[in-house]
Amino acid sequence: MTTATATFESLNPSTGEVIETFPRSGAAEVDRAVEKSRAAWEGWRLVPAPERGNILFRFAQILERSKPELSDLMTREMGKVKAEAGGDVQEAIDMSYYMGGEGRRLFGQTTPSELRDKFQMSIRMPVGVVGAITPWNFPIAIPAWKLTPALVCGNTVVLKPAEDTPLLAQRFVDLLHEAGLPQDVVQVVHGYGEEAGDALVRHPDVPIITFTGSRETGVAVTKAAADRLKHVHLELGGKNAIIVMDDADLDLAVDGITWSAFGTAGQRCTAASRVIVHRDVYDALQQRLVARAEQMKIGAPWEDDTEIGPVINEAAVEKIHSYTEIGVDEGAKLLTGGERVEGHGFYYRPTVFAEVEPGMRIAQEEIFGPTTALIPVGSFEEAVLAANSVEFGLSSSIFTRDVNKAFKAMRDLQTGIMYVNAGTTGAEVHLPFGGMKQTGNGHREAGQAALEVFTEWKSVYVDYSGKLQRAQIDNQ
Ligand code: UN1
Repeated sequence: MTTATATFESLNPSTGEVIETFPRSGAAEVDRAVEKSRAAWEGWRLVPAPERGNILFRFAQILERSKPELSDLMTREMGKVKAEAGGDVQEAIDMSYYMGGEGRRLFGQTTPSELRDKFQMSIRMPVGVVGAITPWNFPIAIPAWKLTPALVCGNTVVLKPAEDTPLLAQRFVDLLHEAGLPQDVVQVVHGYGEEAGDALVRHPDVPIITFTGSRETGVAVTKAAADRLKHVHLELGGKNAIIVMDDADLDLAVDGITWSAFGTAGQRCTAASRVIVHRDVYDALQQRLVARAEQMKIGAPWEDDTEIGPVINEAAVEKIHSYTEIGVDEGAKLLTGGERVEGHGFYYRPTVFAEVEPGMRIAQEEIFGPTTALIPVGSFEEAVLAANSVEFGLSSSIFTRDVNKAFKAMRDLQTGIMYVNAGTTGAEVHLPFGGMKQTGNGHREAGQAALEVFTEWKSVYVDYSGKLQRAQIDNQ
């Protein structure tokens, strides 16, 4: 049992130094947060949606103003490089504007009735207190993906951010308050999944859980939420493949692979951790990719010319390295990387394996680091088969100049997101984001799809005939 006097530390992954100490919340703090959030909901759900949207517009403006400060903090607390940190904040800005606009839409439907003098419509209703559990890899963007739609729809939120990026989460919520969000509508509980996260997932007054993280935790969340029949929105792992066909623009493909495999040091759930390559271009692609990987500048993420920053913590370095050993043991050929960078901080070299077979563990399991696996194939059909041979289904891509192959890939790749002639990363906020198969449970976030997660439908029938009209009977 923990109390608020217990603490944990947020570290700078480049240096290993402590940035700040945070209270480690347990069940008691979660109870208090939910109680406040539940009380606040009674007021918040009645605030006109356009007014709730206006707060999000102001929030977007404040985020724009704070972009340099937040990006700099992100390079220090999470370790992504400057340009990518700016992109993370920009994604939150875009989402806040988008969801702010929803305040004046939140469309339902009106339909004709089968009876005379009767009106009917469907309206979106908020669900209540949302338990939002967010990861460290998009420490500003993902809280925005979850909180802005939840709030504009009239829900309140208890946020449990990842224990690796509590300071950014705190700044995010402080800025929401600066934008005019009423006190108590959003509560933060800091700390660990097994403590604060678990208490939140099980709390009887939290009817929806939205979670981004590992498949394993997603399954545990689903089971814990089942007793109360909670709505569960999950955004889990990926094992995303880029297919490079023999007619591809190879320089473009190498650009796309480099960006998607090594950007954010591979710590995106959309990262390209497999590259499925037609044998006719396999040697050429391999040489160019290795040359690029070896040229990448590794360094402090706040410095302008750094291309690869650290991974999040020591455990991540160890996990990534254990997959290097697994790959070597499985008989894959290590072309470059495969080791941590000596010195302080949690750095790992961009790593490329060749001669990988689709069934190997390095081609099946999510590594969440700068490691990618080249899988040679002889045809388009074989490429699609290999791409689909994993349990996850988040993102995929194909590099080809053949329009027929591009359209077949759009149809046949079993992923929720698909790119043609671009890498596997780069989702925009106004399209649904999420995956098929073991990447989730059928929900999507972002865009209009997010509204489905954070509202329930209410169908309303208004009879103005002044008499009893029986549906399915009196219209005969
Ligand atoms: C994630 O890795 O959890 O498409 C989100 C992308 C980003 C979002 C990634 N816009 O890669």
